[in-house]
Amino acid sequence: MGYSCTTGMGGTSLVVCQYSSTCGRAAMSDYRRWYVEGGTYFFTVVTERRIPIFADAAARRLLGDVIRSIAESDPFEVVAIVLLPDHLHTLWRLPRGDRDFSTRWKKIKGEFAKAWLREGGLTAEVSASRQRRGSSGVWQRRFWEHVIRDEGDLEAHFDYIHFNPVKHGLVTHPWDWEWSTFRKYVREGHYPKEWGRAEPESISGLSLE
Ligand code: NI
Repeated sequence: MGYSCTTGMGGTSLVVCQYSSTCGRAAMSDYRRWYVEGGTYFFTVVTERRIPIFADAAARRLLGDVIRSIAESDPFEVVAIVLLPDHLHTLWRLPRGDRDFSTRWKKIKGEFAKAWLREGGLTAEVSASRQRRGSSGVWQRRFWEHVIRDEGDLEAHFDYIHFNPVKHGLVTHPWDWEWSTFRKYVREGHYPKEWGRAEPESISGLSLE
């Protein structure tokens, strides 16, 4: 069951929620459906020296293609994602019993970098010694990973992702940021369109880039 909300009360702009206790928040049942114990992960992946590779539409398209292609060969589900100019946050669900996100990320980062360099895309300058250690000037080697503990933790990271463009000052409202799964979840009734003008309570205290 999605979020249910109606607007308008005698011509005022009051928002009336069917479930007043969840007003402005998404339905918990969705998190129960998405959550897999030990198999749901949050990741933050950053570009080398924070160069704004993903300000370029060609880079965004290429990354989408690469993620879809790896998800076909090594199955996983992207539950949520946001792409910012110099980093991304995403939530994945892996098949039961499979915890090997490292190989998947290695392939995604490697294939993206290879194709991006071939296209002559923007990269960070890297020293010869770092090149020898495998840096291509596209991605930071390390990435942040977090195993989602329960449905509440999933909700916090899900909201964190969708609020992120506002947190970084890129837009004033999540709806205005095209490169995330926010609009999809509005269409599916998970979020009201107006969600996220102010930092949601669910993510207070979370600082993950
Ligand atoms: Ni961020």
